Amino acid sequence: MIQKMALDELDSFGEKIIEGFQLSDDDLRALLSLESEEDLEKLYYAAQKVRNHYFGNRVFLNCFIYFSTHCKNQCAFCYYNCKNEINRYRLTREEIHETCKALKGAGFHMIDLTMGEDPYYYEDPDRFIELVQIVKEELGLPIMISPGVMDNATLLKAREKGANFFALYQETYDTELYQRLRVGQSFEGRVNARRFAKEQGYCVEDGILTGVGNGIESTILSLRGMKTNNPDMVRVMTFLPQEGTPLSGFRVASSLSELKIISILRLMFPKCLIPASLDLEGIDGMVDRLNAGANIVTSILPSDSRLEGVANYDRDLEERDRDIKSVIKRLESMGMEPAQQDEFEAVLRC
Ligand code: SAM
Ligand code: MD0
Ligand code: SF4
Repeated sequence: MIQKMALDELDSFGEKIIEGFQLSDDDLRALLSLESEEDLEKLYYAAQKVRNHYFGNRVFLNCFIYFSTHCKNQCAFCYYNCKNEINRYRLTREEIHETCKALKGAGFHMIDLTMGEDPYYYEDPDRFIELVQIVKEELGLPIMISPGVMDNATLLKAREKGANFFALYQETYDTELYQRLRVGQSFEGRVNARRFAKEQGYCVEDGILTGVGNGIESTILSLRGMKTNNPDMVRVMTFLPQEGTPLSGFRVASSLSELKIISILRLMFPKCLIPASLDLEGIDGMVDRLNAGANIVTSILPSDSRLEGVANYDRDLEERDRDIKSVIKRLESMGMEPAQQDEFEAVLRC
């Protein structure tokens, strides 16, 4: 019965959301249960309508710099967890300078500085602050930091040196699932780090995984959980199994659940940045994610770079197709275009 009601309303959901309508848990349940192609198209259409209302055909472009793949943690889903015997790298200061030079004028709206919880930086966080400073001085662009759960003093210093966005994904708000994913890590510690960052004037990004054992109720918990943090950017990523990790044999999910959740995020967080990550299915996947209501392309790598992504759908592919030029070309073929930098600055000020 409930499901039927929500479906009848699906055609007008876009307008209703723009007028301020808020989804109930029953609406979420109904939307997460949608299966038929026709209904899903309606959902994507509603999400596009909301996205276009606030952002037009403009898309933001986020450059991904994974500057250290060393990590002291053992997340069950992550290739870079400390138990995995893999090759790792840590860029030198000089390599960071070179990367910045290559990025000048490339057209990015923001630079994402990501690392594993690398002991080298956690022992002496001023080393991390120095990197933020270098990138700010070289490029003058907004900076996102994704350093893991860093201490408050360091977050504050990074903010002073020009970091604008703090990305830290809870992965799930289902605490039992959390313990299986972020093995041995404090749930509250992650929530608190994001809260502190927000209080200090950062924009914050939260995110969840799907295809990782989350059912509908668990997903609703996570969607509601993200809402309590008042985030500026919200993401969902399909879990991609990684060789050498505890979840390497976990069934590979299709991206359908991710696309559905992207649309639902757009209906729940109409004005937020919502990523279309290249890390999961590349540029073809980007198109589907934008059509589901996303508005910022993430995991675009510096051209000719040997840097890694996080889930790396292309780890075994010979050619990588993750550069900004290919992204812009494809956006244009969809009738979308990169936003102006001042449009991004306006988002940061909201
Ligand atoms: N080490 C920092 C941390 O964990 O917060 C920064 C890296 S964080 C941006 C890496 C994110 O990528 C995780 O929070 C998770 O959401 C996502 N991720 C990692 N491994 C993944 C996988 N195998 N499939 C999909 N997403 C993954
Ligand atoms: C992405 N690989 O956007 C990146 C990463 C970290 N802030 C982002 C998960 O897909
Ligand atoms: Fe380390 Fe981050 Fe991977 Fe967890 S998700 S193992 S903290 S790099």
